[in-house]
Parts: sequence; C-alpha cells; structure tokens
Amino acid sequence: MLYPIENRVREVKNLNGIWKFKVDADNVGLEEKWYETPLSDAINMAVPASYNDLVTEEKIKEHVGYVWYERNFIVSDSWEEKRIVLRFGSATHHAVVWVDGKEVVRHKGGFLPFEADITKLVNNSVLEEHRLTVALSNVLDWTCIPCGEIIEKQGPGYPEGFHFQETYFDFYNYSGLHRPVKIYTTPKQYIKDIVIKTEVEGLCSYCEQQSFVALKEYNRLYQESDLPTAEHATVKARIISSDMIRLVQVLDEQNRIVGDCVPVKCADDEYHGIIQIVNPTLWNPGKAYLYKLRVNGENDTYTETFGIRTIDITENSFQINGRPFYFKGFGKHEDSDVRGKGLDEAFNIRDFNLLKWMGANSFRTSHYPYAEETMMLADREGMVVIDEVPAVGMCFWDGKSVFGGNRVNEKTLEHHKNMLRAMYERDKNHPCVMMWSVANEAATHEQEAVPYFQDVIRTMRELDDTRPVTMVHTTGADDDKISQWLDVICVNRYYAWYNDHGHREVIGLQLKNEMEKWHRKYNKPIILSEYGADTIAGFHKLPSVAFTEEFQWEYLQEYQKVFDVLDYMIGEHPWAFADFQTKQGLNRIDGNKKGIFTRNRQPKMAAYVLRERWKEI
Ligand code: BDP
Repeated sequence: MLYPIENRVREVKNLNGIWKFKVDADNVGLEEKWYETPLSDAINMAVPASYNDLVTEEKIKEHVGYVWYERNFIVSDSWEEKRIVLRFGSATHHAVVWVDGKEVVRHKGGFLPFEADITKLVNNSVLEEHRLTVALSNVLDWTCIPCGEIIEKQGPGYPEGFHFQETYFDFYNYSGLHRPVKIYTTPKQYIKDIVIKTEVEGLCSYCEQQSFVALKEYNRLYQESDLPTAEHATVKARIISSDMIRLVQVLDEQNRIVGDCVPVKCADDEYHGIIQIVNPTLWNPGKAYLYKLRVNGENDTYTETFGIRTIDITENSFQINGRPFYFKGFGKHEDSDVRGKGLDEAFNIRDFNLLKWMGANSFRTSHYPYAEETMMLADREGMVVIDEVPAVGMCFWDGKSVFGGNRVNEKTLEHHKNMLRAMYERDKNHPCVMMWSVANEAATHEQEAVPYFQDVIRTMRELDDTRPVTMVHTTGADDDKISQWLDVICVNRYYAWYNDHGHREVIGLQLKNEMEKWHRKYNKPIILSEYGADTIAGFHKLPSVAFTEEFQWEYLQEYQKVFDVLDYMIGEHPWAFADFQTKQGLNRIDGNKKGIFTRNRQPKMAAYVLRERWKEI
C-alpha cells in the first residue's frame, strides 16, 4: 500500500486536529444509527492520540466497546476530475467509517493502515461540507490479534453487569485514532502499488574471521572509508497501475538520474522494469543512503524511496552487505504520557536521538507495527528494524492451553495472516526492515501451535522472499516446536527477575545453559530480544537491591558477560527502551519500569553504562 504523497498530480489533505468524540456507554450507537446525523453531546478529542489519558473520567478511560469520532471536511472543486481516497494510518482496534451517513469501509486490526475510495460519494456533491463518522471498538477477543477476552463476573461480591477487557499482554490497551487521518487524490487512472527488489553484485569482500570476537574488533576499526561497496546493483520494480506506465527512473540523493527504463506491460495493470546501477551506494546501518524510484505514467506519477542492501545468514552470523551485524538496541513501545499510543513526531525524534546517543543500531517494533512515519525515520537514520506483527497475548503461564482449546481458532489464524499481508504491503520497500517477527511469546510448546505457525511462517515467506523470518520466544529450547522453520531465534529471558528474584548470581549459568541448548538444537544465530529489571528512577542502594538503578545495571552486566563469549549470539535488546504504561497489576506500579529511559525519555543510570559498552562494539 502506497503512502499518500503530494506531487504535481496528487494532493494530500490532513484531517488531524480536533474531532468530536462520544463514548457509546451502552454500545447502542450502531443500532441507533448514530452515523445518520451529527453526533449529539460530543466532547472535543485530539487526533492522532489515544483518548484514554486525555480524559479525566475513569468511565471513559476504561470504557469497553465503541467510541465515536466525527469531523467535517471539504472537497475542493479542483478535485472534480480526481480519484479521492480517505486513509487512516491506524484505528485501534476495529473501525466502521461513514461519509455523510454512508458506510465506506470496515476494518479489523489496530496497527495498520486502511483506506476507502470516496470519489463517487463526494465528487459532484451538492454538499458544502461532508461529515466523516468513525465508530471505533477496543474490544479484543480470540478472533483477533492481539488476543484478549471480555471477563464478566457475577455473584454477591460483584456489582450488576461487572465486566472488563482482559488482555494477556503487558501494555495498556490504548485506543483511538492513533495515526494521521488523510484524504488524498490521484488521477482517475493511477499507480496502485510499487514493489522494489534489489540485487547486488561485486560486493567488496570481508574475509576476517566472522566470529563475535572478530566482529567486536572489526567494529572498533570500522571507519567510514571501510563502508562496504558494490560494483553493480539491479533494481527490479513491479508496478501495479491502471495508468499506462511510460518510464521508470532511479534518482540518487542529489536527485541525479542514475538509471532508467521503459517498463514492460506483463499483465492487466502490471508492469515490470529492471534498472542497472553502476557503483551503487549501499544502505548501511548507521549510514543510510536512499534512492528514489520515480514512476512516470501517462496521467499519474509516484516517487518511492528505497535502499540497496543485502542480508545473509549463517549459523552464527547475520550479515548486512556482507559484513556481520550485531544487533544493539531495544524492544520499544509506542507509548508516552498523555497521548498514549498517538503518533508524536517530537517523541520520535527524541527516541532516535537517544538511540544514536546510546550507540544502538536497531530496535524491534514490539509488539505491533509502528507508524509509517517511524519507519521512514528509521530508513533515513540507518536504524535496523525487526518488524513485528501484533501477535501477542498467545500464551498462558499457568498451563492452560491457547492453541489446543477454544481460544486461538481458525478466525485468529485468518486474521493473523491478514495482518502479515497488511504489514508486508505497507513496509515492503523500507530498507530499514531487516527481518519480520511473526509473533511475540506464543505457546510454541503446544502441539496445536505447530500447524498454526507453519501456516503463518509459510505465509510470511510467500509474501517476501528477500527477508528472514523470526519469532520471539518465551518457551524454552527443550519444549519449543517451531524454530526449525525460522531463520533467527529470538529469546526473551528474565533470569533473576521473575524466577530467583534478585539473585543476579544465577544469570550467567542459566543464560549460558539455555542459549547452548537453543544452538545445539537448531544451529541458528540467536538474539536475546528481551531481558531486564523494573527500575524506579531515582531509587539507589549500596549494595543494590531489586528496583534500584544500581541493580538494573548490575543485572544487565551479568547477561553481557555471556553474550561476549558465545559466538552465535548476534544481538542484545534489553527490555525496554523506556518505561511504559500497562494495565494495573500487582507487579506494575503505574506501568512497566524496565525502561533504560524514563517514560519522559530521560536516562536511568544503566543508560550510561550500556552506552559505554555499545560505543565500543
Ligand atoms: C515479556 C513481554 C513484554 C513484557 C515483559 C515484562 O514480551 O511485553 O513487558 O515480558 O514482563 O514477557 O516486562
């Protein structure tokens, strides 16, 4: 799915700002057809943002079910000959959308974009203004990802109708129009999609021994003049278009045309073009280089950004452009004070500046695809991304089955695969995306999880044959039944936190033991994709105890000792980048405090020490 852009034939109108908002307290709005007339008794609401932390009433914040958004928009007379599309960056989690009371689209899934062609409705209309209404539901059940269920309790101890949304993941179930809402135009004959794949020949060789120890040394000496180069790149563009495509050009960062071709029409609405580039500049971690592919049709034109880089995997290395890459970075969240999961470009810039200050080179979009604007920033900053689909909450730790009972079902699988498709469609051309993660902490020890994830992984590979596939595990190596189908193994571990709480002395032994088991069983590279300790900023104690800043650093250090001796460990992502909001829980004091930064993006003590380490490797 192409991102809305402006050029000489396309326009974009931003619908961000203040919308009308109403809670559907009794969830009767659909039945009563609230979309037919302007919302009554509405309050003001900001878009993009989660509504939960903007209001003061707990009833609204914790409402389970529908809320309604509404605003008016204007269509310019100059759009008369255009195709007009309404686009939501995301709507968390499920939405029904009307324009002037007519339904234009329904969407299930809270973290990916969707759109509706509204040309017929708004062109040549007598209306001065159009009314846009959205009914948005935050209900999670076992047919969607993330998974959840509504719990109802009755009995003498509970008030009448007592119920709440249960979730089996560790972040607050923020809801709202979290990402930009836009209207954009295209010519009537238009470019629908562009898929760019690149191949590289003559990559400069790197012949040092590719072990972690060598890698550390290599990175120390890694100078800009050492950046990998290639002799030649082939750019393959597949263009889906109802407009006749005349020319495809590749432009470099100075907007110089470095290659072009007249694409061949291969099928109805489909064109293929191949462009050769001599001595391409590669997209490297920390040193991005972005080319533009300009598609010129008879009526439409679209410019897509891309990068040229290679990915290879051996049994103990992940290589980008032929050089071993060691993942240093974090699992993150889209989360901040007041705006919740709403896109905030200022926070994004701060986060990227902090990542670079730390010497980090990567992050995982735990536990859902982040905003497109974040992916674009990662492209530009040379930040490597593990892109994760919102498959989280698929494991119980008390022995109850998730895949074998009446929980995860065929509808879940279908939705999971739809979300993989939507994630791929949205993110396929981003050079920053180096690996897909198809789930976080699913019950991969269950026999019934096997056919489920075989299907999921096969779907991901059918969509994309250029990127590796991983999945993030909580299950132990002995019990895991899935990783033979993955390229890289990601493991989350909390030794000395959830088990043997406070005993840092067990970490080294337990971690090494477990990592060896994974490697012996699968012979694949491993990333420790989460490990961490809740830490209250400003708590200090000598000697340290759990929850103090000293403990967090000492805790991380025990893990690092193991990373430094195991060759097949190809990365460390401590949990988490910053403190974040969760539901209420006995071990959550106003949220998860495992951040290396506070929720307001200020460093805890561990940040300085981790920084020193990462600057060195
Ligand atoms: C892991 C989850 C992550 C949690 C973390 C924790 O992947 O979402 O926030 O543990 O407990 O299980 O802090």
